[in-house]
Amino acid sequence: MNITEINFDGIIGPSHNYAGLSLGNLASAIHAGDAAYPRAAALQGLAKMRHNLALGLAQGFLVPLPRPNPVFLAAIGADGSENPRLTAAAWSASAMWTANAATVSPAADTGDGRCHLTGANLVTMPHRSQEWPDTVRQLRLAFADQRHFAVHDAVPPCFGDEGAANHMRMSTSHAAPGLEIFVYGTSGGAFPARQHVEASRAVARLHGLDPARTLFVEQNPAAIAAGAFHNDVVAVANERVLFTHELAFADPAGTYAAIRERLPEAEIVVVPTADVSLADAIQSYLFNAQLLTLPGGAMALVIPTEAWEHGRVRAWLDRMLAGNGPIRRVLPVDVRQSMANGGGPACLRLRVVADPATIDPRFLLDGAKAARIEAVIAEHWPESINPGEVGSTELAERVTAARIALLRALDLTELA
Ligand code: SUG
Repeated sequence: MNITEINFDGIIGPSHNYAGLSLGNLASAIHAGDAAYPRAAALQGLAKMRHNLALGLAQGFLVPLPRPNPVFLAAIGADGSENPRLTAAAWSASAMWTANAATVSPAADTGDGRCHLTGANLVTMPHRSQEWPDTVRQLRLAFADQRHFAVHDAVPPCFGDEGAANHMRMSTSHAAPGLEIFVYGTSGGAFPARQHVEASRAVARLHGLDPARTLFVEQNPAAIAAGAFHNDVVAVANERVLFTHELAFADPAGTYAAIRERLPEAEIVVVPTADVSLADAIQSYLFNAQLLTLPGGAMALVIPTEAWEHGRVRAWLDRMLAGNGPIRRVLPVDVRQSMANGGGPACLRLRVVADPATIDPRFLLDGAKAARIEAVIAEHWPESINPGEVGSTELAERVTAARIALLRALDLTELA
């Protein structure tokens, strides 16, 4: 077995638009009503995937879900009299943020030695709550080999679950048994706490995780209040390294101690508030980065250009690179169209540690397939979408046909 980390990025769908649907996600609120550029957005996403491929890393993808979603529109009895926010919900391309597609526990961590994936119900936001049935359908296709994978339906909707965005895994190497850290929020603040502890505990049980190697950690309510609607906006982990803002967790010292007790090799890189405030972190999306192990063994941080261009963040990164820490390279990528809806490099990918040979090859990327996808995007994705166009019959036909063209190009028409 060639156990490796594979990043599955969401291909940004042709209906990408800015409808301001996510309370507590500051970028989504700020950009509500802006014109969106779906073609540029999707090409930015592909460029990021190519960037990872060029680093010598395994790369996969998930395809956009049907939008406007006929199932959602039927379920709300849509007849044109519904609230325009519900129309926008049915059109949302939010499945691009595959960090919210599922929670993944690699085979080395689970009771039955298979890699487990549980679809995230995303119930806190109406526009995201419709994603999971189609997402799970797609995961069951990509990870169909039941000798190696188990794909679970989402946990009951009484417990909000946002998937891998609130889950971190630390280990001495990707293939080794890991410490799984579930980060949950508590409600009561101005913004919703989207991840409920009971959802995290249910996922851990479904995956058969060893309680001795599982932690449930509370997110700092101040981080949620400042706009960190997911933990991956203030912390990211890879192998033995945790890269975190000082104010990410309700009890930082207790959290670090619990991690070190279970993984003595852990290296915790804490960015202090004095250098980078919570507001700076959320505005720049410094932590919504891909912390990657390069083929040579060194770690690289793939950050959004917004973080690289942010004065205080850049100063901190320059100091970090000049020091002797575990993160040796910082690589900025341009995903501005996604960023304007609160989705940075880490939101756009779902990490799966597995042998690529056990996965349906139709979901794995190489240069030739990237070129094929780019050609479909260039031909079929709308150049721009203004908020007023959301709901139009003509545009609905266009974005539906665009998605079908992609599925044909990828030989994935069973997802139509
Ligand atoms: O759920 N934005 C997404 C961004 C998700 C980011 N994911 C991670 N942090 N892993 C969300 O808030 C905006 C859609 C709109 O406003 O139209 C949106 O859904």
